Amino acid sequence: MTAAGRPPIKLFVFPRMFAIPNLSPFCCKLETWLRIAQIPYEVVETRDPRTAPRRKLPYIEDDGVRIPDSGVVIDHLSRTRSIDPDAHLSPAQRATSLLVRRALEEHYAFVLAYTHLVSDEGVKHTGARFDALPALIRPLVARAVRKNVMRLLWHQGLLRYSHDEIVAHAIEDWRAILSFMSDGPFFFGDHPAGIDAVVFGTLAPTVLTPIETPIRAFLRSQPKAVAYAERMRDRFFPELAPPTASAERSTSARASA
Ligand SMILES: N[C@@H](CCC(=O)N[C@@H](CS)C(=O)NCC(=O)O)C(=O)O
Repeated sequence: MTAAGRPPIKLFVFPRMFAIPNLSPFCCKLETWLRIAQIPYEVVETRDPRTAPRRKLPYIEDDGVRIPDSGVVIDHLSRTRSIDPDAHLSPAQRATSLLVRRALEEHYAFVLAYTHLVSDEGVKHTGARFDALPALIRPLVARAVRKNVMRLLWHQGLLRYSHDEIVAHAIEDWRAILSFMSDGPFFFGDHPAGIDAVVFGTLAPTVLTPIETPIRAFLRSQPKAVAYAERMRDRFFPELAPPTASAERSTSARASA
């Protein structure tokens, strides 16, 4: 039971990979939002989104009720828990949040699906998602999932562009978004807001994973972007942050004492 007397909500997401909350930008966003809002939850790792209410992850179970879609879940939890991480934002900051969210969720999230789940470099690193399957069917499932993502991206429109065009458009997104981002610690300055969950949700899979793309290279050349991603991870997911040099030094000093 939580302090408010409710059982913790159950958060259904893809299994964690790499040192980030989730490779899925929407799963990463929702878990980050829960930590910003300080709402207790239990993670339920789910490999197959076909069992989800809208056949997509993430979703939550709150008091036995299953609620899909990160945005709908956030609205539901804000309303039922009377929590609004955006309460301190000005009307202009709220409008900026909406536009940044649209760029990241309605455009860049599809680029991430392309770079991480379709391109050879992405598949080289993310193919491990299928390791739990029996060896006999593993390549078949991996091929079918990749084909499904390609079909989705073709119908959505992204795959009608060349690789270079996709990359150029994504870098345009990030240049625009970085021009709105404060120097920290959070997107709008001193206090976290909902937009930090969205930005970290897409930035973490791009810059805090080993998947090499020109978009990652661009973002890693922007000190503001890297510092922001690392700071968000340190602050909200300290268990995932690599040990700092000083912590490593004191551990090895203790070991050799
Ligand atoms: N609008 C949804 C999008 C969720 C979404 O697209 N989830 C993807 C992973 S990033 C998914 O579950 N895809 C599985 C599929 O399409 O089969 C949200 O905000 O939660």
